[in-house]
Amino acid sequence: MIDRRRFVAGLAAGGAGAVLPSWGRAATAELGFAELPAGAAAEQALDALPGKVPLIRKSYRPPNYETPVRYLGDVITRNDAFFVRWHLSNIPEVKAESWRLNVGGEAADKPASFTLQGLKSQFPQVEVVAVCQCSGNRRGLFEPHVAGVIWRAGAMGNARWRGVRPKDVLARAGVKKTAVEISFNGADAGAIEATPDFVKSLPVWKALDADTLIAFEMNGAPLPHFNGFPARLIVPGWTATYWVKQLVDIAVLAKPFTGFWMATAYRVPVGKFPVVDRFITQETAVNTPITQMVTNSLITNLRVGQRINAAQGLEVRGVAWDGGSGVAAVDVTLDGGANWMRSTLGENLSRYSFRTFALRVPKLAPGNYEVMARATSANGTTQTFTLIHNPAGYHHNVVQRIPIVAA
Ligand SMILES: Nc1nc2c(c(=O)[nH]1)N[C@H]1C(S)=C(S)[C@@H](COP(=O)(O)O)O[C@H]1N2
Ligand SMILES: [Mo]
Repeated sequence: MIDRRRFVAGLAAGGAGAVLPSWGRAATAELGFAELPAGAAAEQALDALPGKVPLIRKSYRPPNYETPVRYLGDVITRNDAFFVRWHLSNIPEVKAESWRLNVGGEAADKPASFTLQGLKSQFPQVEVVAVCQCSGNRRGLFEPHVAGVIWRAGAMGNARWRGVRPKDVLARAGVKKTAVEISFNGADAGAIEATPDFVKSLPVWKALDADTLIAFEMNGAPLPHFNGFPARLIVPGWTATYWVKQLVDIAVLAKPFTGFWMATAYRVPVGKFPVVDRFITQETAVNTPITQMVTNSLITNLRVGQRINAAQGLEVRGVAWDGGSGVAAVDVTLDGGANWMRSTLGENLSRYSFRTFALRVPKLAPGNYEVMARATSANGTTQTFTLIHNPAGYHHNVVQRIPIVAA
């Protein structure tokens, strides 16, 4: 793989640039997203939080760190390489012994409180493999730019989560017929009082879905502090904004929740994206809360401008995921979309999981190629070729275009 700075320098010198298609001159992003203006999301500092390998630092306070792409080719993302995203700066060190989960609210019959041990021993434990992806993953690739953390492609990961079902826990507190939403609050708080507390709500049906979990394990280990120790919500198929970490309160609500992180943030314009899962009590005429992830993929083994040995052929590898229907296919082209080939999918760990894909071409004629991969979900939705702009920079699922050279 050629060094990015050298590659860019080569472009300026008319070196490698001479062999790229015209749009390629601007697409200096090594991942091949054409919208990225030259230099907009240049290399950023790698920095290790306690318990983590060096991750790409976006901000230190609150801690926002993304996963380098080299860790994302595996179907399961390592805990110590899993991305970190917090909105608020005061993140307490929660002790397992003193932690309590309080369940109540105006539409619950009787409030209940659980210790970690109580939660683990009183309810059936279940596992789900599911992708945790920030709504704003790839926001840094939006052109024109939008406000928010300028993530590149690593605000996501896939893990095996183990925990208990809110469905079982809430049955203990009793969900009244009047319930419309269930809210979830974390132990974190803003540095100043005026910062709205991080509280998210779910429609009752999604909160009580058998696949929704209160997880205390991630890939067979306790949750890392930065990923929500001792317990977090897992909302398979839905973007990570709902995956409340350091979960301390669950409230059954008789009215739609109006907190900032529901009513104002995490909204997408009506009609722009395919929506399978609706969140009706939060919808307005102009926007809806973000719900499911869109169908997407990431080529993890190639970089823009990479030179490969033509005689040895080419392998295109990566991961694909969607909003929970399951990945049906990933098609790969080497000629900028004129011909598509179906890749081989890896093991299906769950319909909410990353699915690895690989396509091997044994021998290539020397020349220039433009590699793309496009995932299709079992629900028929696929990736876009042109960015669907929206004010908060969510749901980026533009197909990568990676020019490479075979010699
Ligand atoms: N308590 C709490 N939970 C939270 C958040 C937060 O700020 N506070 N951020 C959410 C968002 S927007 C994302 S993308 C995920 C990130 O999960 P991770 O840090 O485990 O990768 O956590 C979610 N849960
Ligand atoms: Mo997020």
